[in-house]
Amino acid sequence: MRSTGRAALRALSLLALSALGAGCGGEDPPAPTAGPPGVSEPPAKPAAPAPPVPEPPSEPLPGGAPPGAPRGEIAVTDLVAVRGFPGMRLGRTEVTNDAFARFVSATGHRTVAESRGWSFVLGAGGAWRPVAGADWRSPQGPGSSIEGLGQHPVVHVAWFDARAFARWAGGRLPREAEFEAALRGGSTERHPWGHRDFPEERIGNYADGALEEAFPGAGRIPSYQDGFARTAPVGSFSPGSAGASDLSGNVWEWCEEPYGDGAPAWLESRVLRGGSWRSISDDLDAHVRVGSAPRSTFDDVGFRCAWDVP
Ligand SMILES: [Ca+2]
Repeated sequence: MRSTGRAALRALSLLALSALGAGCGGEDPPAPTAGPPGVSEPPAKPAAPAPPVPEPPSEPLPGGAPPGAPRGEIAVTDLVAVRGFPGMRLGRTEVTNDAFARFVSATGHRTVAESRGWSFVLGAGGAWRPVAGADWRSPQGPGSSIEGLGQHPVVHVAWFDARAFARWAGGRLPREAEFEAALRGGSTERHPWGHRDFPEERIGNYADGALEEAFPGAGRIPSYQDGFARTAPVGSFSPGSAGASDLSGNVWEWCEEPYGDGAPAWLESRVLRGGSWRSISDDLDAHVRVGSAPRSTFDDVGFRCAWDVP
C-alpha cells in the first residue's frame, strides 16, 4: 500500500473494519480519521508490484458486445475493446446509480454499508468521517439522496457488492492489467495527461477548486478546475485513447484481484485503481494501485464491469 495520506486512510479503514468483524450488522462507527493535509506529499513505491501490462497490438481491436454475455440492457456502445486483451470487453463507463438500482430491484441485494449501518464520507477539512446511515442511496448520510444523480457513479459499494453486480450483469470486475492498459491506451506517460505534474486541460474529475471550495483545507491540484466537488455524471471526461471514460478520476474503481497484503483470504485487501474526485496528482499516476479491505466503503469508491468474450 502506498504511504500517501490517501492510501493511509485506506489502511486505517482496513484496520477499523477488521477490528469490527468486517461488516456484521449494527456495528458502531470507528473514530474519525485524519484527512490528507495538502497536495505535496511525495508518492512512495507500492508495496507490491503491479502486474505487467502487455504491449498493445499494432492494430486497434474492434469493439462490440460479447454475444449473449451481458444482460440485454447493456448495448454494444456501452463496451470498449482494450489493446492487449482481445478476450474481454470493458464497460465504457462506471456503473451508475440507475444501473445499481435496477440490480437491487431485481435481486434484493443489500450492500455491506447498508448492513453495517455506516460508511466513510468526506467531511470538513478533508477528513474521512464514519457516518451512520451513509450508503449508496444516501451518499452523505441521512437526509441526502441520489435524486438527480442517476447517471453519477454508484458509491459506498464494497468489493463484494461490486462483484455481485458484475456477476448479475454476466461479467466480472476488471483485472488490474486490463484497467491500466485501458487507462494508458498504449501510452507510457506518467499520468493520463502526460508527464507534467498537473493537467493543463479539463480532462477528469479530480481534487479541484470546486472541492476546495466545498471542503476548505482539503487540498487540491493547483490551478485545476473541473467544476465538480464530488462525483460527476459518468462519461463527463474521457482521457486516454481506449474510449472508456473516467478511468482516471471521478471514483476509485474496484479490481478483481487481491492486493497481496498477506491477510487471510476473507479480509485480504482488494485493489483500487484510477483515483477519484478526491485525488491529487500523486494518486493519479497511471501505475498507482491502492489496497482497501473488501468490505470497506467510501463516497469516492465505485466500479465498472468487464466481460470475457470467446
Ligand atoms: Ca472535481
